Amino acid sequence: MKKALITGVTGQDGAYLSKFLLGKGYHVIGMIRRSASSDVIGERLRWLGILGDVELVDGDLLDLASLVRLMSTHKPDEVYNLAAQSFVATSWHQPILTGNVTGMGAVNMLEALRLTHPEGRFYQASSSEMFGKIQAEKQAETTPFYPRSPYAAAKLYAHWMTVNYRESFGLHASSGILFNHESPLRGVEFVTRHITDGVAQIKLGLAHELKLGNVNATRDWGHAGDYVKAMWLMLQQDVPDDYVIATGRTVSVQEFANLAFAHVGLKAADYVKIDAARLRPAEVDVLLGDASKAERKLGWKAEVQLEQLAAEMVDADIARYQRKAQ
Ligand code: NDP
Ligand code: GDR
Repeated sequence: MKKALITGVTGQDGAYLSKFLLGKGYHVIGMIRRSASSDVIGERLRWLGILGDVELVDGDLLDLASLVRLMSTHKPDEVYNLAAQSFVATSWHQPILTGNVTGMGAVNMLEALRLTHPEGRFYQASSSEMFGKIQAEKQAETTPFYPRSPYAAAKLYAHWMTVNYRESFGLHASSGILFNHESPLRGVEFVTRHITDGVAQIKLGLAHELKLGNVNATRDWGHAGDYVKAMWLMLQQDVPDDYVIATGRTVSVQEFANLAFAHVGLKAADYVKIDAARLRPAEVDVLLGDASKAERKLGWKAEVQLEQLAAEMVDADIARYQRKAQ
């Protein structure tokens, strides 16, 4: 039985990846950090019905010793580094923490692997945010980067360190440059889920407006369930490499809101209010990915359409509020 270690197992992608790997017969080891709210720690795994199937072990990206201990105890065949301070807006308020966790944390993982278990395969969760102020209309693996936030700069450092460990030490280390991907398990601070949660509340009479920031920003949005499969495919290749993972369609925040409201028969224009406090110090205006290398080499293609994704998220949020009211 193959063993996989996932950092960030309590997050959106960690939950979907765990489910995917369990389905492939893996023993899944999920690293969690200590929290005073331990009762809610496995909520996403519980939502997917797999909380009891993942072996939860404690560790923290900031604590190299804990990573060395985990790596040498479990000797995982595959390591997926999904943990990060992942919210771009917070990275301006906590730039040093973001640099330490999102940037240096990845190096701690690479070092732990190199020192104790170099034959393990490594996946780094890189991000389309690294393209930031875009240097090409469609962004591919060869497009120059231009990070626009402390988060993106930290991810770029982690990305290049992954490439460096591959080239310097021969680690089987791959980096997935993933564009935005969403699901009913997306954190409510991110815009798609903020919108679908707001739509659910408005539909049920629990709220009367939805505050948004820059509704003109456009993103290439896919479904997290599709994207975790790409992570796994990267680690099944003989040769490690970097891949852009995206749908190839870009849609504005406003259009996503229109879709979500329309799903329940409402009009976004009647409820959306622009809140200047939600604007960012620097914005990534447009992202649009070219995933043709992943299609060619991994046989990967996004399957879920945005309309389907928005509907699934709105329905899940309505169901959540209805359950709470019972
Ligand atoms: P989430 O924010 O949902 O999850 C982040 C995870 O990181 C949580 O499990 C969190 O644990 C964990 N974490 C944070 N700090 C630490 C730490 N110091 N030590 C150990 N664990 C820590 O992110 P997603 O699932 O959406 O994304 C997964 C990864 O992919 C992230 O690295 C993100 O930056 C990257 N990414 C995401 C994209 C997306 O669209 N979703 C696109 C491109 C890249 P806790 O629950 O304790 O907070
Ligand atoms: P992003 O995701 O920054 O792309 O990072 P987010 O959903 O936070 O923002 C997307 C765009 O929407 C605009 N926006 C708002 N955003 C939020 N959160 N809340 C609002 O009210 C709002 N109104 C407008 C933002 O300005 C932005 O342009 C996500 C994260 O998952 C990263 O970890 C990941 O690396 C990238 O996607 C790819």
